[in-house]
Amino acid sequence: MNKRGIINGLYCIITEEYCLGRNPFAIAVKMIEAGVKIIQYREKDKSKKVRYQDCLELRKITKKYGVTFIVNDDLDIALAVGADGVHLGQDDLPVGAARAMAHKEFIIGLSTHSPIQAKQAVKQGVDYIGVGPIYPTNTKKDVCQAVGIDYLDYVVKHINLPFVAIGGIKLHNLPEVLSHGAKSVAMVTEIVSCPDIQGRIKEIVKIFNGV
Ligand code: 3NM
Repeated sequence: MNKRGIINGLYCIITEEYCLGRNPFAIAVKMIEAGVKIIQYREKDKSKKVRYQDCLELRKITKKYGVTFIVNDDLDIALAVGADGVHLGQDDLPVGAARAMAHKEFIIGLSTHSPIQAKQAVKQGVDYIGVGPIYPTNTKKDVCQAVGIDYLDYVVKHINLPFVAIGGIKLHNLPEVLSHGAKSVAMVTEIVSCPDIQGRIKEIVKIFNGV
């Protein structure tokens, strides 16, 4: 798989707390059936043991359907379950240290919230960056204030890396994000907190396709 090609389209992030009491594995299957090609597991409050078990199951599901599977924060869990990659935050293990432990095809993503962080990410050799939060969001508890479309514009113009726009992205503001040059968009609550996950994904895909 070409690593640079993986960050494209809808990037779904699963956090059980926002799944309206539904089983996260069943949600992953629904996403995949609706055509999603990349799924991230993101749990901040579960124990490491549970995160590992969840990731084992999600790896099984994603592998069966050929879907890219990324683990948030935990490089060790990502490697232990054979995930395709890890998504790191600014305060996680440095990218170089993560890279030293991973195999060649392993994808490393990094959250960035400013032009300085984006430039550093290029130097660090990440495979893609997160760009956000574009709009206000309560989903990420320790995140800075929304950086707005201006930071997205900066990345489109100056940063030669695949990126995924994130943070407060909803059906109604997705056209704005796409019109500013985002090719990949990550969403948590807009999808996992929707009663009709597949219907919601279909609506999102229509917007991506300009329908
Ligand atoms: N990372 P929602 S914002 C996980 O800016 C995450 O790096 C962000 O959740 C960043 O789609 C965010 O529900 C939360 O707003 C995204």
